[in-house]
Amino acid sequence: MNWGKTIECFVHKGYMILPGAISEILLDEARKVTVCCLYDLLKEYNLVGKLYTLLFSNKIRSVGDNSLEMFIKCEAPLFFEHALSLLLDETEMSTFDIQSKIWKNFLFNDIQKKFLLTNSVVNKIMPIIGTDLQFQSSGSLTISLSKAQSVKHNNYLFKKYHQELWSGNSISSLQFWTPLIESNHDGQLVVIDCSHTWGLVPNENRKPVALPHKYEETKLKLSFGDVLIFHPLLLHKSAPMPERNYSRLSMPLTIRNWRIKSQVNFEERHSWDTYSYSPLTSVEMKLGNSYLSPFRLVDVEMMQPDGRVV
Ligand SMILES: O=C(O)CCC(=O)C(=O)O
Ligand SMILES: [Fe+2]
Repeated sequence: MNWGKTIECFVHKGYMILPGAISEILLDEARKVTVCCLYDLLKEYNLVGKLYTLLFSNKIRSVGDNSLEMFIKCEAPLFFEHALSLLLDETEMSTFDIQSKIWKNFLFNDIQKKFLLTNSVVNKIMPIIGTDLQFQSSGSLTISLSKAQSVKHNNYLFKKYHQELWSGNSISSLQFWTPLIESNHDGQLVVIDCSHTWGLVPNENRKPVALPHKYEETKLKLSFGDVLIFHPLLLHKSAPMPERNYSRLSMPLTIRNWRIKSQVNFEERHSWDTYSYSPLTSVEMKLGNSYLSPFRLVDVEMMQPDGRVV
């Protein structure tokens, strides 16, 4: 079967990169939701004034300068770095709590769904796992802290080498990853090419204890809008943050086909949001129930040959 180069790469190396899959408009929307969410948090803790001073120290302040609009216009990585530092330094919030607020705002605005329903993502995912698709709605965004923040705070979402299978995902799931906010592409992910063919690598204390002597590491440098799709057995880790980088925000998503029941692992502990229906499921939805009575059809007598009810 000829799948094309991209999917061949997924089969061979365990991952594929979809260049420019996400539009600038959608990325901007995700960033705007992030800024609004952080602004609301800072407001709750009376920290907006301090943020203004950090961002615009040289500027004379006038009425209305603390408005959300002003912060939306800021450079996203700079805003993110200062907003994070204030929330981590001056409140009880952890990086996990902060991403959790942003993740929930993303769900409310359908950001995860919009990313997944982008044509170039759909076109590459569906040949691999089909069309009855869900993403794990109890997932999380990742924040990799800058050097300045990580000396002071727990860099909880910075991850050592792992396989998604250890997080409870089944072998038939797929992992999606894309950068949202970062100052450059140097602190993204490192993957081990072809490690998805090694099977389950033994772990202790949240890190692998038996890696082969020789393996090929690839340091990914995705541009904004590029998407990484990888196999749940691929070994990957957060790349160390270079000295000059600001903190990074990225969006990992776990995708599964809920019709594939053979390898559920711990997936049922999570919640899932359906974002695509196969043609077979679409017919089932018309029927509405497993007794196959035409429950949803208003009046079979009134049905036209093309299926419409008049
Ligand atoms: O963003 C990161 O640093 C880690 C992401 C990750 O482990 C994943 O997408 O599965
Ligand atoms: Fe991961």
